[in-house]
Amino acid sequence: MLFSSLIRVCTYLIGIVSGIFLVPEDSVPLVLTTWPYQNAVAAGWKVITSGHGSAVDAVEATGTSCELEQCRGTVGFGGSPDENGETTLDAMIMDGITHDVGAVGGLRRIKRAISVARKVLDNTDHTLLVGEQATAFAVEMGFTEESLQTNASLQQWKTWQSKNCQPNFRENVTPDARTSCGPYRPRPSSVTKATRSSGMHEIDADNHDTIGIIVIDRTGNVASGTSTNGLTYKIPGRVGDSPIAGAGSYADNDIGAATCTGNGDIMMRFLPSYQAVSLMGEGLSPEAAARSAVDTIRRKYPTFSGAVVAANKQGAFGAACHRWTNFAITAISPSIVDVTVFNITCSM
Ligand code: SD4
Repeated sequence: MLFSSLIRVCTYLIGIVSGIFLVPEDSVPLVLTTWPYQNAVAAGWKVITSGHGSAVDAVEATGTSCELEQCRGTVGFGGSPDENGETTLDAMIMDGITHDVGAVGGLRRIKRAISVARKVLDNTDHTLLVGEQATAFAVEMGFTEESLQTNASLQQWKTWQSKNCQPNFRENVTPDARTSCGPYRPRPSSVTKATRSSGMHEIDADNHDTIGIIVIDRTGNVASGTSTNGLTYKIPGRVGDSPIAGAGSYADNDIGAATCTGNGDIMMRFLPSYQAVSLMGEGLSPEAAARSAVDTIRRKYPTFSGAVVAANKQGAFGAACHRWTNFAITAISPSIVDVTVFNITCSM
């Protein structure tokens, strides 16, 4: 028993050094997330190993755990205030069996965004509900409406205001968004953008850490999901990549799943989760598929920051990231034994 565990640990070490996570045996079921979210992974694992839970159930439980823990202030209520000081939430779940997706974007005043996404999945024919009307739907489904602002997020927003609303996501406006708060109007002499400028907004430690989730359950079914409060100081109404199928995450029972974190305004233009799954379908390893999806974005936006995490249906997984010094993923499967955080070295 001890010996076989030792072999498994060694296999992992070899895998980590080479940048490829090899999981030769007992690699399903699997719970895998972006970032070091051990409690969330443990919550999902409990659901699939308790005997009753499906991959979709485990994705919801993993996301809910992070939402209620307010993982790093970037998931759930009380984080990433927008220009008006409000926290709004994006979340999705994708079922790899049916390709059905439930998602919410810019959800207001409801804490459990991924559970609302689950209701969109289970109780509607739609894929994505947004904003105030997503809130109305959630209330109809029995969720409690409450403010998502906390003393901490209020303070964070006030400090931002006192610094002339820096940084922000405005361009070509008057007054100059680099020195002033709004309200803004389009600059009269605005010219069509000739260059790609979005890479200027660094996604720093206060501004990232969306939970992206991949689960393979005991029967081999695959599901994926995300939950986030988006980018800090976003323009009200902004929806990121996280609730967009193929961008925030993607799951296909025949192949595997992928999920993303990073600058969603850029990443969603490339559907990196879909790309990674599609590349695994062509035979690439999860790590190579994730790397290729990241490189596709990097070629157009060399300064973007983000990561793609992928797992194939056998439970082998890997990740690739760009321009972060601290990216990590967290996983558990029978061969990993315990919830484990793996540090990933990013391209720069
Ligand atoms: C967004 N992709 O809303 C999210 C933020 C994130 O790591 O993942 N940051 O753009």
